[in-house]
Amino acid sequence: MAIFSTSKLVTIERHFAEEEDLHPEATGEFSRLLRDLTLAIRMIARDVRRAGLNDVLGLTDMHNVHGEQVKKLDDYANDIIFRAMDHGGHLCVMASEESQGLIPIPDHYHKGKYVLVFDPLDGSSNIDVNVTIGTIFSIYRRLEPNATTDGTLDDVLQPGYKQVAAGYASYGSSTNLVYTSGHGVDVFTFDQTIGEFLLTNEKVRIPNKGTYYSINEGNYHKWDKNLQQYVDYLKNDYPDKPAYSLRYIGTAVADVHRTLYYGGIFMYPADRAYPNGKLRLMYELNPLSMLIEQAGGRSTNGSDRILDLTPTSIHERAPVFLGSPDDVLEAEMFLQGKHPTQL
Ligand code: AHM
Ligand code: MG
Repeated sequence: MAIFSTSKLVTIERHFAEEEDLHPEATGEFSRLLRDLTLAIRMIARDVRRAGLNDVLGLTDMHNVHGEQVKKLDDYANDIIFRAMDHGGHLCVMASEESQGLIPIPDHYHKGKYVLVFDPLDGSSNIDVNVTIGTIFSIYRRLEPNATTDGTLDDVLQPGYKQVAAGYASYGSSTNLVYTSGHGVDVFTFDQTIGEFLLTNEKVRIPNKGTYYSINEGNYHKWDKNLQQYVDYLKNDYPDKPAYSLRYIGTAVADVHRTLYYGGIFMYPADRAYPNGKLRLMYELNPLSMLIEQAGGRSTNGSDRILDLTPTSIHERAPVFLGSPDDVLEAEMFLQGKHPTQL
């Protein structure tokens, strides 16, 4: 598939403005929120590109040549998003994978009607070795739209189907921003020479079935038998199904990004070490699931739709099976012991 599949020359801000035009009642607040968030992503992308040069790789409690305290890149990304988003007047509260509790909007700033939930730098184990990492975000409306007080835990603990928008930035061979507000999935690529994200792939559709599976297979002996049987099935040739190839980067953003384009299945299941899986429902699974569904894919915990799960704590985890609809449905049959090869 050609990645550059649109002929329109559209910046991401223009795209946000066009989407806003679809809502005559819109005040512009949402577009301004997205503009601020895009600024944070551009700054994180810049620092990821320079990571080997400016001492942000894995170091803490040190000072760089300018006398500034050196932070690990994930802490740094967390700070950048906070500083870009705390004062715009659009948000009433934030939550981040890197912060233990809720992140309040400082007292002296206006509290808006949206909630931002984010993983500032996904794929921590890949930061120091120059492998793709990402930023993931979700936006919700606060429960009481006209309130001007601080957002609450209930404002944050909303099921994923209530997301107003979701997206991720993937810092790879180029920087992609993949975004949905419930009208399909659009992909933007950062052009460093003009400092803009340009629309490069409109309304992406995931293939119904793929040929790749993606899972940390080092955990095989910690899985339950049905999952082992599914992965064994994927690896074997059958008359109507050639063996799948394994791809696993260890950055959810990157593994999901490949799955979005090429199809197949990405899994982080429950295992003996992580009885609820490793990935976080609010910071990773809800936004990635919204994107996958908006592209025509499927995302479940093995039986229930991820977007229907109601979180009970902000750092809650859940198992995930997401990707091409036919592949995920087949995985679910195996997990429930109902696939013909198991009978
Ligand atoms: P992080 O948010 O601390 O980076 O952890 C989440 C990452 C995901 O990006 C990735 O899918 C997973 O951890 C990989 O875990 P593992 O090393 O167990 O395979
Ligand atoms: Mg993460």
